[in-house]
Amino acid sequence: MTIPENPIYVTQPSMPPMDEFVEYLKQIWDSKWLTNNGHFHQELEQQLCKYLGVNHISLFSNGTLALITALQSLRISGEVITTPFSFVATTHALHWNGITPVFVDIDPETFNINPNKIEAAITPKTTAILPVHVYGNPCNVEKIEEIARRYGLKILYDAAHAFGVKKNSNSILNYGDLSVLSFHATKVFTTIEGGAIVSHSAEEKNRIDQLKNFGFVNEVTIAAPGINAKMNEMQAAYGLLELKYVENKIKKRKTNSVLYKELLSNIDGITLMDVPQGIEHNYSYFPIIINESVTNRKRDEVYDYLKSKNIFTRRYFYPLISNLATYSSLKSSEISNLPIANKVASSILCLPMYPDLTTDNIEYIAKSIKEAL
Ligand code: T4K
Repeated sequence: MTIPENPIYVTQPSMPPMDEFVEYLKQIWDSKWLTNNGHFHQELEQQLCKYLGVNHISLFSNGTLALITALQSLRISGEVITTPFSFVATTHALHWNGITPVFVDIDPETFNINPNKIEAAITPKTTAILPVHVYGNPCNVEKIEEIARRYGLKILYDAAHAFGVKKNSNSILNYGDLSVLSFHATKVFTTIEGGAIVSHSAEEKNRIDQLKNFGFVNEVTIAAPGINAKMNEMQAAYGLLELKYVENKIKKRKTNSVLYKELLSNIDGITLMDVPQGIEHNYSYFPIIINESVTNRKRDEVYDYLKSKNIFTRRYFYPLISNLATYSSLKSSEISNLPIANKVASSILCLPMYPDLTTDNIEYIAKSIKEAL
């Protein structure tokens, strides 16, 4: 197989028809309404509630600002228990709020925070738990809720990867006090840059909407020191267009995932992740674990080999957040506290996964992986 001319990235947005976006742009031009809770913004909030099966949603300019604002909205301070195995934005959001992250190790099967390790990390300063549904695989929400209730802690889910994911037909976004989504260009559903907070009451949504708009209640009343994290009309219009096609795109992702599984299962040295029972998945990522002791190949050797074949995988999530200079001096960052997370971070590889990936692409990637091993 010859090396493809164009790079195969870990992900690539599957663009909606341009003429349909131009139609929306014309409407924006005519209305002269560009941002601040405009028509498209309101429409997207309504349609997303319906599609996702949630009651309240507040749109944001990106997922990181949504996380920062969600922590403000829940009035969280002190220490927050979280996972080191995530994108840096999860912990950075705590840092930007002056909150100390307390890292807990991950489950070896799901790579999500291990609920059995949470209690031991609780101190009198703990106010909340910030778990992540990594790769869209739901956390053990029941166990986390039980612990939070017993200790009077809030739960904020980083659901950046979990757009459309359901557990027993119920949106995973309905668990916890708040859930945060990312609509970045690399995500299953995108508004180019964007994000959202899912809340459970009109009062909470109202507070979040004030906080993302400088804290304004009305022209003369500013309720809190808010921020500017509003989604603009172009982003919202793009989102409405995306929503028309997202179901079909998730189906294509599923087809790609099935083909990868066919081609890569039963290979010594590679472990694939299973979709847990009762889960409606979004197939946002296709992670594999390279078992160095079996293959005699380091994960980074495979990563480099694939790069030489014009295949750009990603080591989500390496380096581990707890090993970054900003956080490495924390007691909970000690490697002995996080053995599974450190192991997974050094052996994980996320393969290209997006709707427009072709059968040829996937066969080429699978063959190249076998060569690398
Ligand atoms: N929490 C979690 C758990 C998250 O994963 C994220 C974001 C957040 C919070 C924060 O949400 P946001 O504030 O981002 O809304 C990417 C994304 O930038 C980031 O949004 C995402 N997680 C993270 C997992 O992945 P990079 O550094 O890998 O992105 P980048 O630009 O290298 O893109 C990856 C590949 O995608 C490129 O090699 C090519 C392709 N690509 C990318 C873009 C931007 C395209 O084909 N077209 C594009 O427009 O972080």
